Amino acid sequence: MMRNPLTAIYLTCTLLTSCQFCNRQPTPYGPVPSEAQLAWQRMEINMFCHFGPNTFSGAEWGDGTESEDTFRPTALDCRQWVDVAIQSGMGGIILTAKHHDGFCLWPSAFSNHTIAQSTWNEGVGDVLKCFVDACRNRVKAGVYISPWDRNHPTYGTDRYNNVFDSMLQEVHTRYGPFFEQWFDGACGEGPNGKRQRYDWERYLHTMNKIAPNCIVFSDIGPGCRWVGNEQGEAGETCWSTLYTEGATPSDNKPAPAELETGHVPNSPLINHRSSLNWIPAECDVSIRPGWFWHPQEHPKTVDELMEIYYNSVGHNGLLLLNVPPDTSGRISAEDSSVLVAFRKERERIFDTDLARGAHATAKHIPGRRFRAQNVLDTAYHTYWAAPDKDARISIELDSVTDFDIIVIQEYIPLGQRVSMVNLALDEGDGVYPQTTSDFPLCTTVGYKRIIRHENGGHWHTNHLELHFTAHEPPVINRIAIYNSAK
Ligand code: FUL
Repeated sequence: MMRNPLTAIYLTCTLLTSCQFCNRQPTPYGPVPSEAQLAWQRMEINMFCHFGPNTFSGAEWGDGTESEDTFRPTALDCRQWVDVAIQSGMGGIILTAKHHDGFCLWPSAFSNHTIAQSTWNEGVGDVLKCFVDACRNRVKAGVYISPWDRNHPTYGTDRYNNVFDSMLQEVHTRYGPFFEQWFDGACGEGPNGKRQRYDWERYLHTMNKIAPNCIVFSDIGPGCRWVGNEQGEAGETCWSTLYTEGATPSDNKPAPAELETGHVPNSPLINHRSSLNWIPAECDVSIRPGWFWHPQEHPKTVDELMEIYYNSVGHNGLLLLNVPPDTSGRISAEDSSVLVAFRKERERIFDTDLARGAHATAKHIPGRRFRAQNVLDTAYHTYWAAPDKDARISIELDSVTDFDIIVIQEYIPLGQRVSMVNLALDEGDGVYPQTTSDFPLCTTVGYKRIIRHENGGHWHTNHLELHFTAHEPPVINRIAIYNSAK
């Protein structure tokens, strides 16, 4: 018999807040990322290196007739590529081990158009090996092996599928593990182009067998998808989910505009609910006009790269930024200095979260584990789990603050849920105005959403309230605010 009612209340509360039921994690909604996909998304920015005969010939798409001696780097230094990637805040590099000209940067047993047939390094060079050795324990290595091959004599016949499958096995077993395999969708375009019926099922089966943790990029995944453009821009609305039933990477795939936005779960327009998959967007773009290095071209400016960053990482995508090594086999000083400045600019803006030390309140599912305050810490696996699909969180700042950027992150291991966010500011009278869906702050959130104030303006307040509309109660692991004008 408990005499003291206060003790009884205390014990009941403790039980309630610690019991398994109350701290039960919300049920995942729709498809969710695999562990490898989550780790991949959290890399945020990776480097792409287009390097091959085109670097020397000036072409963008070599036709496969170029002499193997075209490839002739004078001072190849893959360690320098890794240094540049690290100094620019990138954790992974993807190398074009074979582009459309078919030239292999490794001595493949399945082609006669490789560095083994060139006189460079007396025919015993192996760029892929140098590359993976340089990356080891420093950054993750990824590989682009173009299915389109304008040199291989079997291209256009069924036998080429054996060749390509063998190359995949050769590269992944001899040089792996790779964090990402890039399958370009190009396939003999042009009036006289040979067309190949790619055996995607077979290639993906091979990948699954020999490199199950490797993220496979193609127009439609399955690891990550092309974002539908080569400007590095994900859609204003960007779902990491995609319906892929009946689609293949090179033909019969969703239109570029659909790849930009992904497919909204529960879309009434699409019947294939069972084939909805987690296939996040990868935003590829080159720092220069071309994918390969050309002497007359120059890199983008820091402001241009920041714009790309906001539209890729800031729109729930991963940015794959191409930085092509030059004819020496090194990344040019011009490119590396822009990249370092790009990193510094991101640090300048995003190193000081002005919501640190603030106080967040909201309705949440029972249990301390899911309280609103969790959105303000930097731990990835703590989050606010709202109890309702329409949910509000209010953030009280230490003092009146100027800011022009709001960053929101959904806890994607439980799926992507949010379809709209509105902002209401207390204008000093303690009252938050009603928000309307006419001018939402943004639509989707996903892994990360970076919202900038319109027209270079800023917000000025010590209270803000975010209103979420979601398919299922939102699960948010981060809200931060920044001032880019400081
Ligand atoms: C495209 C290719 O045709 C380009 O040459 C480049 O490799 C780019 C990343 O993908 O589809």
